[in-house]
Amino acid sequence: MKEELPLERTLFIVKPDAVERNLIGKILAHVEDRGFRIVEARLGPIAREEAERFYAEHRGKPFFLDLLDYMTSGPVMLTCLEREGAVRGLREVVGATDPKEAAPGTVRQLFGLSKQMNSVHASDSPASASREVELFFGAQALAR
Ligand code: FUP
Repeated sequence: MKEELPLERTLFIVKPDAVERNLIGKILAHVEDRGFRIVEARLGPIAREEAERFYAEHRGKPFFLDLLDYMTSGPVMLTCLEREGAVRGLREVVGATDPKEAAPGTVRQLFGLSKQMNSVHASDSPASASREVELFFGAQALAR
């Protein structure tokens, strides 16, 4: 019998490269088709300060400043997605950071342009998911 996974929420972002190429609909349809429910959404730019807090774990890395420039270069589609086993499940649907290494049929393999312009973000752990959902949507978005 298939094991029941807990209902979870996770942060999913359609990044500037994909918004720019009119891929919001296709990408959200891709995740909805895989059982994810959009429970929060916000389309628009993110402030540099928000991007800095969001990517705080990468501060000091060689790609950090370029990453901030890129994430604030245009609007993004921020969403909170809900599903059983959402955090790990969404990482599988999204694929590896570098689209060249992402498995066939994953969002990054299908739509990503480069390691930086990889079209989407998905929280990497339940702790990250809570932190990231709260950062963009507030603590009430974590409640079920
Ligand atoms: P991921 O969890 O797959 O989004 O990847 P990371 O947390 O390792 O990296 C966060 C973002 O930094 C990536 F989505 C893209 C960017 N990045 C680079 O631009 N260059 C790198 O060498 C590594 C990551």
